[in-house]
Amino acid sequence: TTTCTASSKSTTIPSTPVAAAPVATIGSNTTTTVPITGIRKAMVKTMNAASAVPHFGFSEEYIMDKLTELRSQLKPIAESRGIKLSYMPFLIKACSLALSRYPVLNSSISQSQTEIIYKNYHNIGVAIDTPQGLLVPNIKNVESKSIFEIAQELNRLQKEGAKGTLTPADMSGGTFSLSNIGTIGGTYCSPVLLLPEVCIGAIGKIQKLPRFDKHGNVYPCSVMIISWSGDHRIIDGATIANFSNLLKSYIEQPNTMLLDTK
Ligand code: CAO
Repeated sequence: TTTCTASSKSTTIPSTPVAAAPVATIGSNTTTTVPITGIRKAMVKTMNAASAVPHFGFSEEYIMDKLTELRSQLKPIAESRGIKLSYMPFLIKACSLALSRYPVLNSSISQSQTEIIYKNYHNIGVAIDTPQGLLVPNIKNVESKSIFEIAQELNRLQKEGAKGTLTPADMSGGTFSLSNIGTIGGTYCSPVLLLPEVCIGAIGKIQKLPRFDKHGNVYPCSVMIISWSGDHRIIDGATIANFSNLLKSYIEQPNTMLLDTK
């Protein structure tokens, strides 16, 4: 336990839980101070470091109608093999396919800031909301994994995250990240880079919204927005926009992923 100062009074509360702020004294005109420990402490360090990097923001909407249909066909099959199939494995694979064409988004910048280090593997990090706090384990070698294998690995990482048993190997070596904030709520976001990575995407919630079809008629459309942040020292807006266009083609015509998946 830790002694916490509450302006004139002091309260004793356990120091281990990072998330729960004590609320018992609400309305008492005092303050309560708790130590920043564990994952939150690590977050202070990584986010301070990231703030030194100029972030470039870019958002796009992706029409999810066809991917929603495809997932509903494949979900029961994956379930019969014991695996939960969300949208993430499709999005992770689509990102990897698009990264193959725009490898600078899967690179990092050298310490001296004089070289770009291209990584010939796609270790895609996924932000997971765990009882210990926000963690970003990564799925290794997405470039050579099937969508089912990505789902298997994501299921494993989610379970380990919930149990608090993610390993340093799960957490290290990421090259690009996605954060699905839409499972909780929200549309647009402004994600912060996970250094030394140079690109991160925040996925908003899929919403039914009115859009026009090719005949000019309004129809109910499934729309998802991804907000991208890139390291503007080595990535320009055109590169993210081109990457996003290719990603959009894979998401909106998911059968085209078959052509390029190894
Ligand atoms: N919009 C609408 N529905 C969504 C969605 C979205 N963006 N993302 C997922 N869903 C649906 C899933 O398809 C699933 O539906 P079904 O029950 O019909 O299959 C349901 O929501 C639950 O999904 P899930 O959370 O189990 O799985 P996931 O693979 O989509 O997401 C994970 C996994 C780990 C990303 C998520 O659980 C999580 O932790 N999200 C929070 C990340 C976070 O905190 N980011 C902020 C970081 S910055 O501080």
